[in-house]
Amino acid sequence: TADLVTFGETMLRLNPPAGTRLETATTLEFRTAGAESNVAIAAARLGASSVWLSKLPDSPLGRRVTNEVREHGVEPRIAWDDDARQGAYYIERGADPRPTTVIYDRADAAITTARPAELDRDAIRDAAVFYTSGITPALSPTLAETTADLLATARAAGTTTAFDLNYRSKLWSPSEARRAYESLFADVDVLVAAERDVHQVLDREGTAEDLARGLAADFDFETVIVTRGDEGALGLADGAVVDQPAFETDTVDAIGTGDAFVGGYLARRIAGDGVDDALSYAAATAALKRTMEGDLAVVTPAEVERILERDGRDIAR
Ligand code: KDG
Repeated sequence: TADLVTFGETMLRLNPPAGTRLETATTLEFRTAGAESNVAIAAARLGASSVWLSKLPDSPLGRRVTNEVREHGVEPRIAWDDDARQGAYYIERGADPRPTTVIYDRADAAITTARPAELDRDAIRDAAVFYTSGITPALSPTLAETTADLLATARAAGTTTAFDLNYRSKLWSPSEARRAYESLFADVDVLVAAERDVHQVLDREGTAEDLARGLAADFDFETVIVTRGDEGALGLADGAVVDQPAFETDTVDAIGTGDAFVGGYLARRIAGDGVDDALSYAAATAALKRTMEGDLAVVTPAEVERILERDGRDIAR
């Protein structure tokens, strides 16, 4: 049995070298990325035994994805499909004042037809935590149903469910996303939400604390974590608020920061830390992620702890 089970799509990630435009690129770096495998990888590297569930084409491209996920210590459990597509995305990294551009090539990817019976629901039932994100239900109506089923399966088995809104404007409108999210919330224990998404997608106003308290009151979440970019994060659990500042970094690549944060947080909660210690660990993991290329937090516990020690945190482990 795994501590953490995650479910979602992982794509090929194709990007020209920094500073080169997609229009004129002659070489592309070839990596893999997906919010839910990013979380599983961060958590596995930080000590949580992790399984990632997905559906992929039975092809060299699908195996390229599982190879990379496995390399970081996550066990992929995959529904293989002979003729399905492998999703991909192109990314042209920005530099002030030019924004980063993402182009998805993921329509009809293998995962869009994934049904609960093809996936290892026993792994979810046996896990301490099940995690998925708001990207997954956006990918197809079937996947929206599957996401709901898996969250309910976890809940019924006593597995803690964690869900990051991860709003992606290229996948759906704020009102579609809001309706889908709210239909899932009854089966979510731990909600992670970017402050901007709570304002723009859930259409709520106020400070981070107001947002967390309002969501906890309306949907009965056990924990709400509002992430605020450079401003850090705010956690609300059992009525108590924890304010976690962000660590300063030299940012090489910001994509995947939120997933690194969640992976670090879940790894330490699973290991028995309280919400406050897990949030500082999460913030240090997120800061490390930003110093490296690619979506993945290629980190070790010793590196995260060094950052916390430098910050004057006592590490009693
Ligand atoms: O959180 C990072 C993700 O956005 C990235 O890995 C790609 O999963 C992805 C998506 O759907 O945008």
